[in-house]
Amino acid sequence: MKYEVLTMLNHADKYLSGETISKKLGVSRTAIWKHITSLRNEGYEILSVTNKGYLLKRDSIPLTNYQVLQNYNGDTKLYFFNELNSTNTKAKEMANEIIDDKALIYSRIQKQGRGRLGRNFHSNNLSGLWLSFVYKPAMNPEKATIFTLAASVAVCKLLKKECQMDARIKWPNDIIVNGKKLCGILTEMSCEMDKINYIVVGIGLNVAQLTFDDSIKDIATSLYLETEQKYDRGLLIGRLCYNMDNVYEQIINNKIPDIISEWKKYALPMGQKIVIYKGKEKINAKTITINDKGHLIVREENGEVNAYQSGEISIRGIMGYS
Ligand code: BT5
Repeated sequence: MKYEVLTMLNHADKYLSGETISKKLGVSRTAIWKHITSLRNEGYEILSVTNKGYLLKRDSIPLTNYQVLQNYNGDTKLYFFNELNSTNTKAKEMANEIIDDKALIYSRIQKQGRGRLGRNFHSNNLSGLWLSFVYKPAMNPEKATIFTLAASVAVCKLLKKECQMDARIKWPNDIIVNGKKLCGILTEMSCEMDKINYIVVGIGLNVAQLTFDDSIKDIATSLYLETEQKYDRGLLIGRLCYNMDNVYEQIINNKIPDIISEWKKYALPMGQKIVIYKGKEKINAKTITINDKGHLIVREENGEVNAYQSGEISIRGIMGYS
């Protein structure tokens, strides 16, 4: 019943009187008041004005499974947690038991978010989207790189549509706005020689942060810092699920070239000077393009042209952030 009250408030664009709600749901106004109090305890900010009724403040909507379901009714199975160490780690633990072809694990807080190559991803707060998609595609593990590229496209489309933001992709896994990192993607896989058991695509998107830890304050940004607007995280997750459904459909229908060409539209310009860190080796190079497997093609300072996979290197120098 509480969520029926919430649904009514969610669909209303002006104050709804207690009487209207109680008539529609067939319960007393006192019962409605109790549900409103309980929703407030969950974090929903609901204004109340005598003789007018109740109004849900949209810019303060907390992240709940209800909020995501209001914005997504596709076939990705959703698993919501209040707090996890890492949604990718949880996704990997759950992956074998998940029978669905597509699942999403997301958490309000992530205490030990992980980046690539053992790096830390700051997400021990309520201010972002911390989530991991799990897929079980019948395809060759060699093609798995496409998942990071596809997720980057899905995020850029989300940012364009919902936040009117021109975000760019820095190969392989960063989403950059105004030279700063807004979002990082971590794809992990369990596979055999010619079979993927499961693939986990982790996405960390900064939404409402006002400040960052000293170690990343010069390189990180959030939707709030860029637009001065607050966003409903449930809505963003719901819409992102649709975008991910679309790219997943493209992947399993062998439309990988379409993803690559979309990726190029959102990518930072090529022809940039970069430094490649490969283990202890440091290579000066210039980016050329990505190939049909999503590997980065570069011309190195000795003139050699080489292709690199995302797992083996780190790059610095694009857009002047390091
Ligand atoms: C990434 O790694 O950017 C991948 C991040 C993936 C995070 C998601 S959250 C949900 C899921 N569960 C997880 O445990 N992980 C995934 P990498 O390219 O290695 O970048 C890491 C670097 O980004 C750090 O060394 C910092 O410099 C910087 N960084 C850390 N936290 C950040 C943040 N919140 N925003 C922007 N930059 C950050």
